[in-house]
Amino acid sequence: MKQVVLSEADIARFESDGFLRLPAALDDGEVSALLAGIAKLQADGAANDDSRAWWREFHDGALTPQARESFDFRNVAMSELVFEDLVDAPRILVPITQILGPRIALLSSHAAVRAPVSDLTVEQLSRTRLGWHRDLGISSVEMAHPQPRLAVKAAIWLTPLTGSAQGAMRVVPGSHRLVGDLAFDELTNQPHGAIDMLADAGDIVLFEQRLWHTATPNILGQARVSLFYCYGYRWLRPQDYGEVEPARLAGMSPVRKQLFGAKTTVMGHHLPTSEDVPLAAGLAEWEGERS
Ligand SMILES: O=C(O)CCC(=O)C(=O)O
Repeated sequence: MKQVVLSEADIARFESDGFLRLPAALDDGEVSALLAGIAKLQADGAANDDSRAWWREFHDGALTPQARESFDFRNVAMSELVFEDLVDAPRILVPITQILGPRIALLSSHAAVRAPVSDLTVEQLSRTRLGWHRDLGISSVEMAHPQPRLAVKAAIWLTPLTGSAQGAMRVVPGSHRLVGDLAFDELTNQPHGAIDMLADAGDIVLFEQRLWHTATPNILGQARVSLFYCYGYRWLRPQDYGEVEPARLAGMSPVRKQLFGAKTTVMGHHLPTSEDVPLAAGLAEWEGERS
């Protein structure tokens, strides 16, 4: 069985870099099933990402070349079973729970297809100011520094990223610990220390919400296909879904119910009982396996 419990060295690496690659976390069959699920959403014309309206407002009406060519589908976990099943897949949930603890919920789930753009050269791309951000919307603008870790996202790569200009996520390792703003190199318009996160299909990269990162335009090769599942403390609000219908929750396992925000008392998001967080028992077991 695939190793899913993070070692102390893995956790130390995550603490230091703000991200951690889990190579070959999904097998070929799982990758194909997820690709087919996303292709179906695309064929149905299902793009529904409201955050584009926000980006437009924020950037004076402009959309980056990448955003123009991208397909984004929010709350994918509630759309088809193949995506719902990923919410509590051990190779994502065990590491996330080790990092954040058991009192968490799913905050968002997102399918993103970045088709190649034709109106940008590699040379132009190397000097373009991209959409650098920390995650969780306006939280990083509003919170005082130093900011706390609130959430961890799993980037699930379904197509390979073997080099630059293929739409890899660009990150600044260690920038989750940065106090204040990112420093940009004036010549290249890139932040100092930025790297492209390359990956094979089936890799998962965990990164925390404070890590400065950006999408980069895909100029070369095939469309880049990925999923992003974000988990955070259960006292935060989900980003792309509201209350889940009781009838839908009723059919879920206790852990899945927890992740979709179920609670047994009115105060259960802020003051959870043990019934509200069955993940706590799971974490004790996984930690036992590690020692
Ligand atoms: O699609 C990408 O490469 C970046 C996605 C991203 O920035 C995010 O999920 O916060």
